[in-house]
Amino acid sequence: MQTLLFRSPSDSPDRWRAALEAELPDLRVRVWPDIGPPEAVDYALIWASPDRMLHDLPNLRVVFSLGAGVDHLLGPEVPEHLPLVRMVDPALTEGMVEYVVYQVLRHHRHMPAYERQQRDGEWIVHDQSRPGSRRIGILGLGRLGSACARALHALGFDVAGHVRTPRAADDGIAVFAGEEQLDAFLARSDILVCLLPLTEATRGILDRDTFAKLPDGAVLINAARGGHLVEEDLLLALGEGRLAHAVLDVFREEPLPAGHPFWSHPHVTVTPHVASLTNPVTGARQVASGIRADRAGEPLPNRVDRERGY
Ligand code: NDP
Ligand code: OXD
Repeated sequence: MQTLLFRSPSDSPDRWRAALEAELPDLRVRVWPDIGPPEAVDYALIWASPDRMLHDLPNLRVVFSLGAGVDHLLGPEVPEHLPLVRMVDPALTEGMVEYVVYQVLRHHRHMPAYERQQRDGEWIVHDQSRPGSRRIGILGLGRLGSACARALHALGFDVAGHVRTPRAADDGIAVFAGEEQLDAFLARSDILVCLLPLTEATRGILDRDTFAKLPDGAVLINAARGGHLVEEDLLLALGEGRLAHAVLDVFREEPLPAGHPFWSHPHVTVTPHVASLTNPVTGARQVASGIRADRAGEPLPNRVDRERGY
């Protein structure tokens, strides 16, 4: 019988065990730190690997990530010879689409202003512009970014995306690629959504240079990783009114420390890394299909390209 070792500081081991055993009744699931005999572990399903425990599992075949982003798994903690598979799951995509569409609509319809006005008892009407006049720019048109782009386009927004590899426009969604087209993309992004993987090329991309290239009063939505954002530059841009608002789901340090200026900033919305949570039932289906592929000697779906970093 093969064994999978589960380790996460925040995901429910009981729900994952039940979901994995329903998919693969012949798989034994062990939950860290009860690893059993190290040589019997075939697969690991982890959020992070804060120590070198994976190096002590001599017959480990595949490392599955509980998250879509694997920036924190590309260091020495995960042995380089092992395939790393990231989470790609329709329920994860659905959750991100809900989050991004909700936050875009919230700003498009001036909800932060109306909420403030209600607190102050003020009756002020703001313009209702048509979605076609609101330009949304999505950094990263991967599994999540492209689904968000399609949903916003279906609502009538003027949507563009920025990617690494040039490609044709997609169903009415303009595509900008590479460094050379980044400025033009930013210049037409009234609402900038970050759904990039965190790599050496994207770390700190949300900085003062980027903010200076956005239209005045733009809104930022960062649902990717805290490492994309230079926090001090954001506070400056908000202070100067260059940016009108920032919605932040991810942070340099999580949980966001008490007393951090974002907590009480009137133009910052904070959510605790919940834009989309991995669902054990659908997530276990993805892990099971990876295990079946490995057993059959087939290519692993959603394997991470370590060179590229995502
Ligand atoms: P994908 O790997 O499917 O897509 C990544 C996209 O980013 C691709 O379009 C890629 O371009 C683009 N990209 C990568 N590097 C660059 C670069 N240097 N310049 C321009 N574009 C670049 O990722 P997902 O859509 O699945 O996930 C995106 C991120 O979302 C994850 O890495 C994770 O950090 C975050 N996430 C956050 C969650 C939350 O709850 N807050 C939940 C789930 C994920 P190309 O198409 O050319 O390869
Ligand atoms: C992920 C995340 O990468 O939850 O899936 O951030």
